[in-house]
Amino acid sequence: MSQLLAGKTAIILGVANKWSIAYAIAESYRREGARLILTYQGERQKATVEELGQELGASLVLNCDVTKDEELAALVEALKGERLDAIVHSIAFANRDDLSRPFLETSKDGYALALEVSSYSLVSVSRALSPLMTEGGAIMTLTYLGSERVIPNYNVMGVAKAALEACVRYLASELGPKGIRVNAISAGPIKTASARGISGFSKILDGVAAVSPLRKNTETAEVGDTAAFLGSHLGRGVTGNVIYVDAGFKVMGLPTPE
Ligand code: NAD
Ligand code: IMJ
Repeated sequence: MSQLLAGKTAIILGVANKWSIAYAIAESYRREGARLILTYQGERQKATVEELGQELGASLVLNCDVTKDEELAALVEALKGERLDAIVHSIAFANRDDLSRPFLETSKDGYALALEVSSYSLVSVSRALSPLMTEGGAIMTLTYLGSERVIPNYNVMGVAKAALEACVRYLASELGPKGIRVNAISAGPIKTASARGISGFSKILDGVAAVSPLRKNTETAEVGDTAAFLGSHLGRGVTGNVIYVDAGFKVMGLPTPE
């Protein structure tokens, strides 16, 4: 069968381990014939992500903490001469305390940190890397329903995701004339490292599986395949949007277990 992403090169930011959504996206991209470039967040992750990159047949595995301008500049330098066709941004962070205390208690520093890592980084990464998309391309990021509805404890991350989705629309408007599409994938809850330790997460998973139209939880592979669609010729008419890969959970007005 023909591959959706043959001849394309994708850079994927946000693989931490094999449970990462970004890892499943890399697997889908690889299956569809893309050349892969992965980045990791600092020395602590280097060995793990290099090993995962090897399993995935990645061409390059590079360092980039998105909060460090010099590391983003070094990434651009390391990619000199490359053409990029897809950029996958799968990065978020907030202080753990801000995901359990009342939202009212969010400090100025905690707010700024969450927005810097989880929203602004899409802008800085797009500015740095979109010039390498010389034949057009697709930029995509990961978001969550907590951007538009109140989800207990999501707190400042909900604000960051609301900003992220607004960034998607403004970036789509500015980069569209260059043939670059920008979208977000809103995934249902998935037990990754970013979900571990969130109190009541297993209950949330069970609740979603009980009431969502597809009566299941979201699998990372489903997110990976939607990302592949967006990165491919098949996604050419879609930009500035949020695509829900959530077993349909969002459409339910009165989620009722049977
Ligand atoms: P994950 O912990 O595997 O991935 C988060 C990634 O962000 C890690 O690779 C981490 O290294 C990276 N990161 C954090 N700060 C960074 C920095 N300063 N520089 C570079 N990288 C940095 O968890 P995940 O669930 O795969 O999360 C990926 C994305 O998916 C996030 O944006 C998250 O908000 C979103 N998302 C997750 C879920 C879920 O339930 N797991 C649902 C919807 C959306
Ligand atoms: C996170 C917190 C509270 C509720 C949550 C989540 N629900 C879901 C998540 C219901 C699905 C996971 N999610 C969508 C995220 O975006 C997580 C982001 C995140 C997680 C952590 C945990 C560890 C830490 N900082 C974090 N920063 C961001 O120290």
